[in-house]
Amino acid sequence: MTQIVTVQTQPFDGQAPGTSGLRKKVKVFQQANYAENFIQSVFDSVTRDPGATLVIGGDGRFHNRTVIQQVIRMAAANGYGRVLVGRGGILSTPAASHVIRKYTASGGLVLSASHNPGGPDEDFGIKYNIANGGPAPEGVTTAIHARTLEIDRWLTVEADDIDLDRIGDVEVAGMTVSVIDPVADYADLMEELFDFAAIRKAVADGFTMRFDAMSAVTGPYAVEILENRLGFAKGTVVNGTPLEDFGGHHPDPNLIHAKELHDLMMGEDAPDLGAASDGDGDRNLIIGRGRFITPSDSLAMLAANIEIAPAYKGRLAGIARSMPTSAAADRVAEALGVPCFETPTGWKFFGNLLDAGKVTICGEESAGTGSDHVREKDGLWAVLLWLNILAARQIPVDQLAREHWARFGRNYYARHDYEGIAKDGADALMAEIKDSLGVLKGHAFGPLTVKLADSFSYSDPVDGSVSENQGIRVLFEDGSRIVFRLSGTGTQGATLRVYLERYEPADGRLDEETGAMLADQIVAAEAIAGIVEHTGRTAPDVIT
Ligand code: VG1
Ligand code: CO
Repeated sequence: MTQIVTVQTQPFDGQAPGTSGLRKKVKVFQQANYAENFIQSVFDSVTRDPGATLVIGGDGRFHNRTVIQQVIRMAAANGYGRVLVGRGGILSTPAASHVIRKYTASGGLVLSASHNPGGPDEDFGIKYNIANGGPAPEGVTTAIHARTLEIDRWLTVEADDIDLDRIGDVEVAGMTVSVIDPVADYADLMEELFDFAAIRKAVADGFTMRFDAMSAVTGPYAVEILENRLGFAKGTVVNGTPLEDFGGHHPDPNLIHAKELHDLMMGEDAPDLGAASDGDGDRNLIIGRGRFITPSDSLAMLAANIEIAPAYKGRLAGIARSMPTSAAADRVAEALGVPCFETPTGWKFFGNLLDAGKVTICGEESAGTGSDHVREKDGLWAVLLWLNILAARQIPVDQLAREHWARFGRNYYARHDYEGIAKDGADALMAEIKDSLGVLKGHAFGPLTVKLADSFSYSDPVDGSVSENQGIRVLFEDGSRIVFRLSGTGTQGATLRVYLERYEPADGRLDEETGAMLADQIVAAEAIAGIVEHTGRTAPDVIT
């Protein structure tokens, strides 16, 4: 009989339900009982049958292996029958989602802090995904959080660490641990979805790309799929080895942290496509030769062309986007005669829509795009869909974008982030805008007149659950928009996000510089929110 060890502990505040599980500094996770308390709170809260299967994977960051060994022992003590873990402790977030689904696991723990930096003084995180492969919905995260406030013991077994680098089955206190190839199942799925033959032919005909894995989890996936299966030249994938500290960089695929890629794509020697993914592989950056594609535009362009890919032929049921994401996708949905859903920020809100077959593709302005093939956003999937479309249409990215705007119009878009600001100031800023919502309507800010201002509330069309306070929207008469929101994923102070958008119709000004086009909205945002006064900052830290 397995000896279960009960360790006494104290309750702690395992973070209010945010957008992506528990995210803290590594030093916090290293405190006695901390990670264990959270993991036990998950095991105490989630439903599963006795002997259920649990998937464990991570993005390879510092502290990953330590927590994986803790989870394995605790899973054995908590009655799981089997654990599936990626070799080396590696599983990208979308690959973990696929493995949960494919092996009908009851859920999975994904160890990552996404695009946040890694290392002994940087960030770590744990998120729980449910049996459909998607992030735990609010009901589940609320229950987990409530449990962290009450927990008084956690359960483990006495067992040695397992060898995470050897594929195969081992037994830990009566539970089977299967170390699996982290790449194979995922790569096979991609091959089922897309026309690999067409992409291989384009590559043979001279199509080139660079994929920057940012020393994070997608390296092994990208090498296998792009270089081994699709025939791109060796070296197409750069920074392809996952490092515990991501080489000291932020594995965040935006124009700041992937600047080298951006510079290459704007220069003389640019390949046909430049792409990158984040720490845990769920985000994507797409840049054509001389043309950056905003994530909101990428969603719209992919949706407009998705039926080119074999697995999506004739089955675009609907599109979903997070509220702050631009309305570019809405225009596509309208033209194609399919519904478009507007959800709060965070992938968990797409889960029900995907499960119910109401939407086929979804996306967020924060560089997340995905479909019903898994229940997470999927960086490499987005890159492969772009490749499939470009191979079929045989036009450069820039031309595809121009043709898209000439048909649907263009949504100029930018996000301004004020990072690590004082929480009090951030809360006061949001509270003051909320208080003024009533008087904003009809008010003019320069040439912009407010048509509607509200605090976004979402009612899930599938289960009827309501999520309030999901950001403040200010819509103007001319169709432009400002959204104010506080981040739910930061690990220091607060982060204010200001999302700016302006629509130009198909016969409007389609070839302008984004910053200039949004100048009036930027001025209005300051007038509405008093950003300088509340944050002490005169300019955003990051513009994406
Ligand atoms: C951010 C993004 C959001 C995304 C979330 C998780 O959240 O804005 O769109 O879903 O990160 O992405 P927030 O609350 O900081 O704005 V990831 O790549 O960390 O799983
Ligand atoms: Co991520």
